Amino acid sequence: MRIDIITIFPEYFGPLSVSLIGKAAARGDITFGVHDLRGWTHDLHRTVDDSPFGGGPGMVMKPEPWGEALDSVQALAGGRGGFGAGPLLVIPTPAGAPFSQLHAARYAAEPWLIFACGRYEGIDGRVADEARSLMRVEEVSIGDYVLAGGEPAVLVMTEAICRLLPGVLGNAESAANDSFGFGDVESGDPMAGLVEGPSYTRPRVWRDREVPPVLLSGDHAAIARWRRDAALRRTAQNRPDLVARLATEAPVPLDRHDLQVLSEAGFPVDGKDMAH
Ligand code: JB8
Repeated sequence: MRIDIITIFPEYFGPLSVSLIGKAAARGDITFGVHDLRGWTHDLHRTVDDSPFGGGPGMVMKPEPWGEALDSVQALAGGRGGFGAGPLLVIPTPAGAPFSQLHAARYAAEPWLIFACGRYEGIDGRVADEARSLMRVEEVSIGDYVLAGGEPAVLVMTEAICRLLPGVLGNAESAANDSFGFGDVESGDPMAGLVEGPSYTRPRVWRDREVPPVLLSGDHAAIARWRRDAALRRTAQNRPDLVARLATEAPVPLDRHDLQVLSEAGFPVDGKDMAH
């Protein structure tokens, strides 16, 4: 996979040479191109921003450097030739669609991604419009808060994407196992739609706290049941939005036992509505 990143802060992407992603890049399984937007300016001060038409606070990124940057980066990798459908351009913005595990999986299947990191109040709106006439473009947000620029969002998305690439994560099971949200409704995975419960390792007793004995029982059915209960409890505690969706969308319907667990976790359960 090839990932190009256009930014005014190339040094922000030092972390891409660390850890699992760094090793995958060193092996050549991922190729990163980090490009300084100011390389496509032509004035002495290498200006990338200007005041907004229509007034208002802050500055907007000028379209010309972005247009040249996207043209060059698209050409850098040999245009459409070597990469099938051409690149997918991903633009982080607080106004984007919520980035989820589904996006990560879809992006991980792309041969070539370009990320455009805005700063200030964002990039002149014509840049995305123009890019859409040349390539596929998606605007995404990593969460309902406002960053000072797209760079940290691109680091976050890159990690979520790259850990799904074959051979990048040490343990292929870990990536297959993280059935987060409702991504894999067809799988019948009993954990789909739930967040994961807690995990434990040695020592069996630590500061007088025991690991739940069922996990040492060797009874795989009992362990699976306990893990589903723990996941239900944590989902009820931290993600009431996901529990609400379980009632109608869960790949494995909630049974009476599930409803009992949710009820004991303090989640308001209406028997008629929850069991479908
Ligand atoms: C300027 O919060 B964010 C985000 C904020 C931004 C830009 C991009 C993304 C560009 N501010 O997702």
